[in-house]
Amino acid sequence: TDLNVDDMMTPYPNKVLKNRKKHIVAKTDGAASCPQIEANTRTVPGIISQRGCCYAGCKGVVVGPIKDMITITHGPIGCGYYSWGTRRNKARADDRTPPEHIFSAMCFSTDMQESDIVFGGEKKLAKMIDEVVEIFHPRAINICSTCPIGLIGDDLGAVSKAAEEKHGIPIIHYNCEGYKGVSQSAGHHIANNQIMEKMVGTGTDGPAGDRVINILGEYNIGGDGWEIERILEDIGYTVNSILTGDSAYANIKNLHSANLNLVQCHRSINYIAEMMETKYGIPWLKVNFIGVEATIATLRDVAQCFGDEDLIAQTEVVIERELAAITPELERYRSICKGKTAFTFVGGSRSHHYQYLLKDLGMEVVVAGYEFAHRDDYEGRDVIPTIKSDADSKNIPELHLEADPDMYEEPNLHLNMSKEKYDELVEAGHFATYDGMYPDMVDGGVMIDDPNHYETEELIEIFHPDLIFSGIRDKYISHKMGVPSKQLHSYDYSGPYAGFRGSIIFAKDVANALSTPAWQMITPPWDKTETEGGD
Ligand code: CFM
Ligand code: HCA
Repeated sequence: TDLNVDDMMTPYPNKVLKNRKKHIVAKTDGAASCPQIEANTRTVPGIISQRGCCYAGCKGVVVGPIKDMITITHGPIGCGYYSWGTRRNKARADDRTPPEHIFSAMCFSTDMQESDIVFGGEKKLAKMIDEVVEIFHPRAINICSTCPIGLIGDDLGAVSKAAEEKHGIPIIHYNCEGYKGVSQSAGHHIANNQIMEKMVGTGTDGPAGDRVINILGEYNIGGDGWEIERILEDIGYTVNSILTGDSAYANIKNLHSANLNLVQCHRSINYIAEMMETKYGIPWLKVNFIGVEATIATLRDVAQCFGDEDLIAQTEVVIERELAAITPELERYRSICKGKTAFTFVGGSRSHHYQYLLKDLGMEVVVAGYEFAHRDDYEGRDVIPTIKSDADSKNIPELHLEADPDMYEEPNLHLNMSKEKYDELVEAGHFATYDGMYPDMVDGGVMIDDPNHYETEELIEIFHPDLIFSGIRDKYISHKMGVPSKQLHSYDYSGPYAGFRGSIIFAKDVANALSTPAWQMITPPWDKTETEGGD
């Protein structure tokens, strides 16, 4: 299908048309280089975007899952309630974190009322910190700000500092007011900054060994992180911490004792990967554990980073064993899914990552949308130096870190590798690179930034996909049009979908969605006659 963007957008006023056209790129004739796309800029007011807020990105996504910290939402109860456990990042007690220190499934909020807004909420917050310390004895506390707190000007820094002195535990605050920045993405950055400044590097009891890795940007939705950890530990790696799925403050403070950082979700966590490279010299590698072929390629890449023959051999042993275990079942589902088309409409990285798993099933992604990604997630990291900052992006502080005089080590030394070998791998594009989604788009495929309700409907009418991967906000659009959907944020409470075992669960869920007879009983609008038409 060839997309004519102007035709699709005829109802828009000129100004909106001009704006929205810049957020859509169609890949035609297999063009190798990606045209510039506009991203990480303000949504047109009133357009029914699927985006969330800065608080959602900071609290809901990045810091909320840290299981042994109490995360207090300073604000009206709705903000805390909406971000309460709804993303089902799984967490469990372990050697370092006993059951009485698991707080991530609880919801803590100052429940600001009208009078608190008028007279200020600092006292209420200080009192709440006293209470949670007395009742729960957490190791550390996060305080996340919401819109009204920024507007009335409560000084979270002062309250945290005083409480830290009083209670003798770290109390970390995040000025992640919902309105700060244009989307969840601003909140990721704010969370990354504070984790880096206040947590990483403060621990002294990290794991020893020369195959220690962190998995950054993996939130353990549906247990994805556990499947990834299972495979990596089977090969012989020690997983220091996953950030932040099933993670603990007790581990995050030792994040610097790793030899290598793996970056799963580039959008939400690339800041920490970069800062750790600058401060400690720890190299990072972009990975993807979504998809069978992608997982295999990732495992081989990681083994290459250490360049150790035994590790490379053990990687192949594990790959062969895992493949043997899943292939027959995967083939069965593949025969149902083959040839079908899909949209991937998620917040950031997943719209790209899931294309690999769908390809394993013989499916094609014809339209891919990111709610809040940046140009580099579409076009690749090479464009980063050319991205112009604006008033919104300048509103988010950038940390300018330097090499730590005591803890910095050259990247090749972290990997026990000669400088020559390391440089060779860098030359081959191994470390600190990400090419974005564009190279993996099919010919004729469309990338869309910050898609809205109207455009989603139009794209469904034009492409008639067999399945839409979406979230709770946009899934009903497709249902009403007779197109099944699968939630890629929450996995509709299924999962894990990552790694080898996850691929089978995903394939089964997708095959089920595609073969449910209910969808054939709905007449989509494009098949209706004029008279039937109506709404
Ligand atoms: Fe990264 Fe995520 Fe995603 Fe994301 Fe999100 Fe999420 Fe997502 Mo929902 S961190 S960008 S801010 S992979 S919460 S676990 S599913 S939109 S595509
Ligand atoms: C968020 C969180 C979210 C929302 C999911 C959805 C998630 O953006 O605030 O829209 O279905 O994954 O829980 O992305």
